[in-house]
This record gives sequence, C-alpha cells and structure tokens, in this order.
Amino acid sequence: MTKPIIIVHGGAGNWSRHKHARALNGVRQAAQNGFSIIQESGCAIDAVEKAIVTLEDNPIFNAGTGSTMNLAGKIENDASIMDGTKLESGAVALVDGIKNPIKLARLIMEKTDHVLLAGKTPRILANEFELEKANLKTSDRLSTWRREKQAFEKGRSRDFERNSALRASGVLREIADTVGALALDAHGRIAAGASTGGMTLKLPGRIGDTAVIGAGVYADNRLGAATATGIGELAIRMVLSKSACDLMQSNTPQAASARVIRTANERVGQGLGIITLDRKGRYGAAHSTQNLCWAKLDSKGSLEGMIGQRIV
Ligand code: SD4
Repeated sequence: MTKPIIIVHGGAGNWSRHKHARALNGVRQAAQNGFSIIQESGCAIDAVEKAIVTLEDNPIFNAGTGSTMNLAGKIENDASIMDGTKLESGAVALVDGIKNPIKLARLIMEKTDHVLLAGKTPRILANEFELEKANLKTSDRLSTWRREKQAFEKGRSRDFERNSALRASGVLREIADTVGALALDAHGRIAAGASTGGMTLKLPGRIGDTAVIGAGVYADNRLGAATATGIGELAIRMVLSKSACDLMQSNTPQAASARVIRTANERVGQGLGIITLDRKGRYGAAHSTQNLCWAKLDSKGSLEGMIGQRIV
C-alpha cells in the first residue's frame, strides 16, 4: 500500500499580495476536498476531479467560474484529466458556459473513443450527461480584461508580439491562476488534471497546454504525474509535463521540476510553473514566474505556499 497524497496548484503568475490569503485558502480547500475523496473512495482520479471542481468553483482562480476572456471578450475554457493506470486521458478545448469543464474532460475520457474534443460535440455531451451550466464571467475578471484591453489598444503591451503585429498593437495577458491537481492513492494509482480560462486576450480559437496531454498534464503510475501552468505555448513546445515525468525515473520530483523549468528558460523562455508527484508520494514545485500558488495534503498534514523553487 502506498501513502496517499494530493498536490494542487492555483496558477503561476504574479499573484498580487492582496490576493494571497484568498488564493491560499482556495488551494488548501481544494487539497482537503480531494484528499477526503481518496480517503473515502480511495481513487486518485476522483480526488483529482474533486479538487479541480473546487478550484473551478472558486472565482479567484482562472478556471470555471472566474475564467479570463479572450480578445473578443469571450470565455474559452480548456481542461484535461489523465489516469496513470492505463494512460487514459480526456481533454476539452474552447468551451464556455459549462460550470466544471474538468467533468467534461472526464466524460470524453470515459464515454468516447477520443482524447481531445473541441467544437459542438462537447456541448452535446454536456447536455446529454446533464452537466451543470453557468455564466462563468465575474465582475473582477471583467474589469481586469477591460484594463488590459485598454492597454492593448494603446500599444502598451510587452507580450504576444506576433499577435500585436497582427493588430499593429500590443496584447497583454495575465498569466495567473490556471488550476491543476495530482493525486496518488493507497493502491498506487496516480492521476492528474488541469483546467483553465487560458490567457487574457488570447486570440479566439487559441488552445493552450491545459488541453494538450503531455504538455499541460501527464500521469503514469510507473513514473509519476505532473501538471503545468503559465504560458501554454512554452509548455507545449517543451512537452513540459511528460518531460518532468520522464525525469522522475531517476530524479526526485523537486529535481525534475527544477530541471524542466531551467531547461525551458534556456530553450524557450520564462513564464512557466509546474507541480510534480512521483509514485513514492514525493512531490515538487518550481516556477520561473513571480509566484506559484500551491498546496499539498497527505496523512502527515498540509502545506501550502506561494512559491515552490523559483528558477530565474
Ligand atoms: C494557458 N497554461 O492556457 C494556461 C494558462 C495558465 O496560469 O496556466 N495560467 O496557456
């Protein structure tokens, strides 16, 4: 029997001081809810789903309720889940109005022959399986979006250089708050999941790492699990989560986390975070953003914080 553990994150990014307490409460609560599921049903995938639902329902995080908006002012959610026992996975991209996109990702994993769906079918599935609908826009997120859009229109943005060129202007984005969770249960099963509104002012139709298995999420009972946060394009190019899992064959999760972030810095740039968990229940967290909001819980107790190991 292995010792169960859950680790969750609420996003890599700036995390201004006045949000710290609420964000840390949020990740702690998600870890508790997920851990109680491992204790009840004993199943890592259920724990991951529960933790992510808790984070999606908390408007401080950029997932589910409180998701950020694209350049057109619309929400387009990505989410994915992976079961490390048979390497089964499900992902959804570009959905709006579904209260818990992680549940849709799980439906895709369990009820279809596909891994990633976007477009009309996810909505049909959500209706068919009676997933709850919700308006996910919050006034907080709307005012951030308006502020950033204004800066964008004034050409005061540093990011998305090619998009800016397309609009002959700059595009700003807030890279905080995507959510992710990793769990190991007493039977040695490992699971991972993630959910996001993506990056503020992303182009409509843009899909980030959170919907891409191997980049945003990976879980394999033989290796461990990882989930990424930050600039999705960088995570996709680095196949960040799978790379971290491969490194855990011969490194601790902390060393694997630090190494993939350091390599990403060298090869594609800064702006990423990752949490990891191995099959022995050891965990790690690293980031090149200002902060990474995370929490872990096991039978020894909880720990949470705004930083893992910062790799500059
Ligand atoms: C994305 N990786 O869509 C997500 C954004 C994110 O913390 O993680 N923000 O690129």
